[in-house]
Amino acid sequence: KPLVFSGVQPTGNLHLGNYLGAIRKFVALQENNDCIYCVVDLHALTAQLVHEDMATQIRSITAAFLAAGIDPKKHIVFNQSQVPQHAELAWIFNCVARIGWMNRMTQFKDKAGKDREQASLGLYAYPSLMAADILVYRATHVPVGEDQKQHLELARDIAMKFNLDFHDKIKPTGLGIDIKVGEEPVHAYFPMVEPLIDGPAPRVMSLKDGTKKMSKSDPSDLSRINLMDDQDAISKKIRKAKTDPDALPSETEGLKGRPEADNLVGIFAALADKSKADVLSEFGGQQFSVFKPALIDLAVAALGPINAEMRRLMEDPGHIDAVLRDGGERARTRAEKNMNEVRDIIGFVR
Ligand code: AQP
Repeated sequence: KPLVFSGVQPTGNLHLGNYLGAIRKFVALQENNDCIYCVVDLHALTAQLVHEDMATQIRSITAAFLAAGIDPKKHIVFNQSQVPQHAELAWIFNCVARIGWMNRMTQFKDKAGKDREQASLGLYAYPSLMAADILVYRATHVPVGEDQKQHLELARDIAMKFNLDFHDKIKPTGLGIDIKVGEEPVHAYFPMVEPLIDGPAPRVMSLKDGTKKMSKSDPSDLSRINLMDDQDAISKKIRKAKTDPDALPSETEGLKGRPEADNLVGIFAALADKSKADVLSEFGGQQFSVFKPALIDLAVAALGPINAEMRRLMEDPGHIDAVLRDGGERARTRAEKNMNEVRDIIGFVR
């Protein structure tokens, strides 16, 4: 079975972008894959060191995973800090990755802001830890939003450099797997991870500005739909969402140059499990005054049950902690087995 890994940071209220770009895909992938889903709490320290409500945030992301339909018995759900092997492999990857590679990361540039000298070293090394999160399990498939594409390309570069640099040490151990680099067969320890970024809403945009990503850190709450929003809030935010004065086009070509319309149609399509073309064949020629109420009904129907279940789960933090502990134990066993192999490949004495 393919091995799927992905993570979400415990850094604030989850929104529709996190849901459509990540969590909903996590749920769908359970059927045919072995899945490991992680609340990446070590990552949460990169932009802000002290979090008054760290434990609550970790439980809240876990509750969202469970409420959305992730089965923690069949798969693994845990928080990153319970498996120190992530940080250990990240250190090795810090020594594999080149500074020139890290300097190209656009998320660092965005999140560090103008005063880059004051950004943490952790924020700079974020993609190296992310590569370790995935590769410590030798996972092959990573469902993420489009904003993470560059980090996954870096994870592939790190894996490839490790494989090539340690090629002579990997081969005699018999631990490697045969992969292809272009047409070349390579005996590799780490697989080339495949990002899973498909679907009609790979990058959900702000409801206030169709050129900006929907994000937890946007100061305007009207820019995003939170998973914890009730029916009234969802309805108000969609009614107030920015649009243009034209009717919806009948074909996807007509969405070009209309980022807000494109975004709302993409959200509708993702929630309804349809393509944008299907949505436009239904609503083409209609005004937003017709489309928005239909979108509100769809969003409320999709998010309402998740919202209610999250609230129910959050009333029993002991249960959530037990889920994380159990997942952490199973994750640690798998990570430690692979780390022992990595230690042997490098030549550390143990
Ligand atoms: N707008 C989005 N559209 C689609 N996918 C998205 N993701 C985030 N925003 C969107 C995906 O959600 C997963 C978890 O993200 P994260 O925990 O790494 O948080 P983030 O990307 O830092 O989330 P935000 O909301 O964008 O936070 P800030 O405001 O800090 O930048 C990832 O798979 C991500 O791709």
